[in-house]
Amino acid sequence: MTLDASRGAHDEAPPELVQLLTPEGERIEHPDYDVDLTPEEVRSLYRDLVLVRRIDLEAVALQRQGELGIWASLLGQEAAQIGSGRALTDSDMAFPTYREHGVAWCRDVDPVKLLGLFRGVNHGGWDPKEHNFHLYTIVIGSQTLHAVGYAMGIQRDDANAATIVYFGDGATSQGDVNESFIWASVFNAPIVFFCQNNQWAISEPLEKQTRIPLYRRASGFGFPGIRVDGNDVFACLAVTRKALEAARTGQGPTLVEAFTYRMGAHTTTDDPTRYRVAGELEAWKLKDPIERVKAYLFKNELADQEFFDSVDEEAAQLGADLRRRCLALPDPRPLDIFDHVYREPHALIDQERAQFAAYLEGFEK
Ligand SMILES: Cc1ncc(C[n+]2csc(CCOP(=O)(O)OP(=O)(O)O)c2C)c(N)n1
Ligand SMILES: [Mg+2]
Repeated sequence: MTLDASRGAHDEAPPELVQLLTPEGERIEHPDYDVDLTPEEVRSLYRDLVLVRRIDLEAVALQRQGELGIWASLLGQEAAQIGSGRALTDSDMAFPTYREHGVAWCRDVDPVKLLGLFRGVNHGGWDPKEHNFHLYTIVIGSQTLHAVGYAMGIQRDDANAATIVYFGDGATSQGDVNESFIWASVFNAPIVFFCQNNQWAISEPLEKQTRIPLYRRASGFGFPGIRVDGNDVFACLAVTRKALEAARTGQGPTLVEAFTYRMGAHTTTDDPTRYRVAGELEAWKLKDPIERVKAYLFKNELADQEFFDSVDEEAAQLGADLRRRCLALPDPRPLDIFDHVYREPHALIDQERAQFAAYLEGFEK
């Protein structure tokens, strides 16, 4: 192939998208990926989706009312997070960015702890070991290296476990992410790279990150990549389960590209109307991850109105409870910041603590 011909090659083959549930709620088969879910399991996934959307809406409202410093909304990405999060076993380890509130939910992290972080009253709020869910990471892509290191560790421990690391489309342009792909590949690390391609990195559109579909990058590093409908919770569950199982059984890494859309602003400090057209959002609303599960449950008579009402009621209660507990979060004691710098006592930290205590004493009570 000439250089010119190969440059155009990325336009030729339409990218494959694993989908098991259409936006209209029709179940479709896929030769390589499937899930066999009981009606109860489907209802449970629906409940997860609705509740995490409620947590997110409440957090946005709290930020708007000045109760949180900032919030990164997951609106539109619920299926990618619940599908992949529910694919994890207790022994698997997850490394999130700052937007993985749905995965946090699947790892039993109390959502008020997420609020505490964005309220600025804690530095993480949960014990990663207790939940097998690492702390949120703001430095784009850096968690991919931490995750590969962790995966290489459990590989050496011969653990029956896998690691999953979350990152965005924009993060794929970071050196860290590309370095982590190389390490994972050559060491055959038990890891799933879960990229939520939500089409935007703040105001940078996907076409400024890549000229080929992101999942195809994996082949250049020497491991499989797959694109899944990120708004389809069944497909995300099926694809992630298979990729995690491959990792656990010595088959090495997989890149999963969950093709989705950030329906809200990048964070509450952002105004997306400045850089994207309204029609784009309207088109993605038709692919809403929750509506299609609801349509599927309805059509197949797997749930009645009473069920949907009860989930809505539970969501309302969860929202109210979160709000109440967020407002009751105690302010941190300023000197506590020194307690978590090192595991062991440290002379310099002691000195800095004493200096800061003296400074605080200088204020009138
Ligand atoms: C190393 C680094 N560079 C820049 C930033 C500023 N920043 C915060 S979020 C973001 C965009 C990330 O986009 P993407 O990876 O697509 O994730 P998304 O926010 O869409 O979930 C940038 C550039 C940062 N946090 N860290
Ligand atoms: Mg993005």
